[in-house]
Amino acid sequence: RLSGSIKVGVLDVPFEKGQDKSGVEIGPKSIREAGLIQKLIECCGIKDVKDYGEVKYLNNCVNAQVLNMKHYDDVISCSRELSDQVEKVIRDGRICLTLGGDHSIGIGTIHGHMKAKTEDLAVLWVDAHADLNTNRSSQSGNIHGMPLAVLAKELDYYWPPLPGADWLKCKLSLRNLAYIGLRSLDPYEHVIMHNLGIAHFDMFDIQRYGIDAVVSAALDKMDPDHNKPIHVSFDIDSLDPLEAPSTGTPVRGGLLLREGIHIMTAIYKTGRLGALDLVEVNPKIGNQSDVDRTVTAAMHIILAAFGQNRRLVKPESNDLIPPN
Ligand code: B3U
Ligand code: MN
Ligand code: MN
Repeated sequence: RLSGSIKVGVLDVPFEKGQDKSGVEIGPKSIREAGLIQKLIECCGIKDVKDYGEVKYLNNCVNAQVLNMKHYDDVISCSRELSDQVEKVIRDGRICLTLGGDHSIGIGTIHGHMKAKTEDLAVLWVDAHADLNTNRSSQSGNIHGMPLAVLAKELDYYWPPLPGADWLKCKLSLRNLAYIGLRSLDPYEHVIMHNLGIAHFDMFDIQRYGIDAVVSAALDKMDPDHNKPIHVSFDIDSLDPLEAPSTGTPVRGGLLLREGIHIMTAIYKTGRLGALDLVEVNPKIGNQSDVDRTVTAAMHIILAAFGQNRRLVKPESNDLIPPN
């Protein structure tokens, strides 16, 4: 199996300040306690999984506020540290698996990936939301709704000066971005999506064309030559709340787990996955059964990305078990 030669690095980011609800900071712990590292080894056949532990940051790289960006200083400080950590994991020759935390951590993971490899990354953003607000368009002031706007080359001009963010040098071209699973956008996000022609596949596309055709089209759009390293940022709220209820901003009518798994299997098969973020699992939302369901869904998504087989396999022997 291909995955035998893959090396993985796991990074926890117990960060919750990109949104308002407590609990998303224990997402990483809940996924690990469900046996993540063991399962990567046993279910995916990966021989080399290195645990990089938790990203810790000091809130000391900024002492300024930015209008309508809640906890700006924490987000920037954490992103800076995370960017360096992700860069290090990838420079160690590993695929970086980052467990969030809320989706503001996408700033640091994508930036670190770009630093380690190239600015010319392909980014697949699997989410119910577009996370494309600027501080002026956001109706919540929550930075987990802004990471792609922070990273986008084409949106530089729409931001005021961002203090303490001079390290944020790499910028993502929106031509290299594709979305799957969208169903809840703010008005201004619709405008950007349309005006900049960002590739997106919403729930209608998935229903109409099927998930297999949608992932192929997304891969074509974000990387027409099929040679860029791929970054997947998977927000668990892309899945339907029946599949993943324990998350801060659930939106009904979402992806089936089966479809999420299929996306990740297709990504695995490209052989170009460089980093995966799994974010917005909030174990303080819902009852125990909701939490278990959400965490197992996250686990399936991760394992599929690292090559867990879903096909029936031929048995080694054709012998039937003899009757008693
Ligand atoms: N677009 C809204 C809601 C939202 C974004 N991301 C999540 N929710 N998870 C906002 O706050 O920017
Ligand atoms: Mn998100
Ligand atoms: Mn979301």
